[in-house]
Amino acid sequence: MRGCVVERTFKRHEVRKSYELGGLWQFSVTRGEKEETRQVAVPSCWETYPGFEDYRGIAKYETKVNLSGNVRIAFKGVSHQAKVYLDKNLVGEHNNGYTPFDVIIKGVKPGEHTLSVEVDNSFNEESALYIPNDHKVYGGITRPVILEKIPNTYIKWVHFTPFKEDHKWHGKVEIALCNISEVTQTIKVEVELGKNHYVFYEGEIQKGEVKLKKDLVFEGVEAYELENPMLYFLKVNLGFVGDINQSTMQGTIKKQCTEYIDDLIERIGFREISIKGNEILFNDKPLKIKGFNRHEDHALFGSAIPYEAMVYDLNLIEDMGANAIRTSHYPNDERFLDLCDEKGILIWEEAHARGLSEAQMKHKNFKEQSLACIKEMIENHYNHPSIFMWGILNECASHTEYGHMCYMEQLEKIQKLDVTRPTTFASCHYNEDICLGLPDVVSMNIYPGWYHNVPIKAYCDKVREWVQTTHGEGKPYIVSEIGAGAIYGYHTMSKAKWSEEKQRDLLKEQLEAVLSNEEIVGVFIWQFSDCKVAEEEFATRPKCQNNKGVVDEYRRPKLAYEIVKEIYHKY
Ligand code: ADA
Repeated sequence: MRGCVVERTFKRHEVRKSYELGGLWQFSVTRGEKEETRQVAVPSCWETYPGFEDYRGIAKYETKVNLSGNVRIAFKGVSHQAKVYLDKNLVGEHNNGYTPFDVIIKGVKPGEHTLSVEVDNSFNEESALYIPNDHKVYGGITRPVILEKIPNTYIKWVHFTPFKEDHKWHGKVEIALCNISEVTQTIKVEVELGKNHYVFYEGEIQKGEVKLKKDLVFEGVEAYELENPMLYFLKVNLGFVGDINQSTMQGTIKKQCTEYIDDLIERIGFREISIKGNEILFNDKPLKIKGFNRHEDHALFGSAIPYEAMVYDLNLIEDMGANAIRTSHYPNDERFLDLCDEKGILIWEEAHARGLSEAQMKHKNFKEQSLACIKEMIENHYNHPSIFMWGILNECASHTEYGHMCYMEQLEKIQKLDVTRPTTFASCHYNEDICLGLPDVVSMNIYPGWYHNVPIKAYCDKVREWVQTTHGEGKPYIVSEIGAGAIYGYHTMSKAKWSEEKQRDLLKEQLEAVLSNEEIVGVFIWQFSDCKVAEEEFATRPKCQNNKGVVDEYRRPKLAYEIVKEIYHKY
C-alpha cells in the first residue's frame, strides 16, 4: 500500500481515482496598482517567495485542471481563509489553515477548467483565532491539494474504534456515505482487514448523507504497542448493485452484480487508552511522557514543512529519547501524524488557540470557529493510534467564569465526538484556574528559572500540590510546557541569560525536577525548535523568534540537546 508520499504516507484508494494537484501554480497579488504574478510550488508558504517575506493580506493561486463528472477537491491546509473558485464560480470557502476541507462539485463538463483559490492570511475582524501571536501565521496553500473523481454515492469518512473484549480485538466501524444523486441507490459495503472480510451493509441509500455503524471482531491481529507499532489497513469497498444483461445459451438473462465504484483505505492500530487514578494507561500500561512541544515552523519552509523535513525532525526527537509530541497549538499535517503512527510516538493533538483573553474569547466568531476546528480535527484525525489525547485553548481565560463556560462547551464537544481519548488543556493560571475539574488530565505550563527566578524543584512541587487543592485533585498531571531560551551560537562562561550554557543548565534542573516525581505523568519541553513569531506583538523576542528550541530554526542542535538526550534516555 506504499505510494509516493502525497496526502498520506500510504495509499488511500485502489478504486477511486485520486491525484495530487501539486507542482507549479500561478500566484498573484495586487499591491497598489501593480499585479505581481509568478509560478510557485503548491504546497508552500508565500513568505518563502522573494519579496513576500512579510506579506500579510490576500493572494490568489490558480491552475488549469482537466475535470469531468463528479469531483472532490481536498485541501489539506490553506492559511488561513480560503475561497475556492472553479471557472470563477465560488464552489467553497473555509476558515482555518490547520484543518482539512473539501469541495464537492457535481457533473463538471468534461474538459480543461480553471481552479483558483483566494487566500487571506491577515489578522482581520472575522477571524477569532488568528491574532498576532507567539508563533508566526503564514500565508498560502501550505499543505497538499488532492483531486478525486467520485461516483454518485461515495465514502465520506470511516472511523475505527478498537476495543478488547473476551481477550479478542473488536472494532466499532463507522462509515459515512454520501449520495449526491437525486435518486435512491442500491449499494453494498464490504470491510476488509487482514484475513477478516465482512459484508457490512447491503441495501438502499437515500439522497444525502448516511452513517452506518457496526461492531466487528478481528481475528489474527496484534496490539499496537509503542515499542512495536503494528498498523493494519482497513479497506472499505463500496459496490453499486445493479442488474446486468448476461447472454447465455438460453438467451439474455438479467443478473444482479456488484461493481465496485468507490473505496477508502484507513490505517489503524489496536490499542486502548484509559485513565486509572492519576495515571494514563496505554493498553493497560502506565505512560511516562517525555515529550516536546513542536510548532510547524521551519526557517526554509515556514509552516509548509515537506515530508522529508518532518522525518528529519522526528529523527532528532527520537534520538533525544522523546516518546511524545504536543502539536502546539493547532492540528497538524496528517503526514506528520502518519509518521508518528509508524514510529510509535505519542501525540497530544490540540485544537487551534493560543493565549486568548476573555475579551478575545467573546469574539463574535470564537464559538463557531473553535467548535468547527475541533470537529474537523477529530473527524479527520480520529483513526491515528498515536493520538492519545485531545487538547484545547492553550493558556486562554480558564480563570474566569465566562472562560469556564467556553472550556466546558468545547470539552463536551470533544467527548461527544470521541469517547475513547482523554481531554486536557494547558493552563498558565497557577493559583487562579477554575476549570481544572473539566478535563480528564490536568496540564500546567510553568517556567521556573526562566520567567520566575524561583527554586526550580520547589516551584514544580508547589504547582502540583496546588492542583491537588482544586477540582483537578487526583487526576493525571502533566507539565505541558517547561523550558528556557538560548540564542544558537551564543556562549558565555558566565552562563548569562540567552546563552546555550544557561538553557542547558536550566533544562537539566527542570527536567530532573519533573521526571523524578513519580506523581507526574510526564513533561513536554517548550520547545523542539526555535520558531518565528508575530512582529506585531512579540518584536521584543530576539531575532523575532521564540528561542526556546533545543534546536534552532534550521534544526542545528544547541548545547541543551545532549542534556535532554541524557535525561530522556535515563527515565
Ligand atoms: C506559553 C505558550 C507558548 C509560548 C511560551 C513561551 O506557555 O503556551 O506558546 O509562547 O509561553 O515561550 O513563553
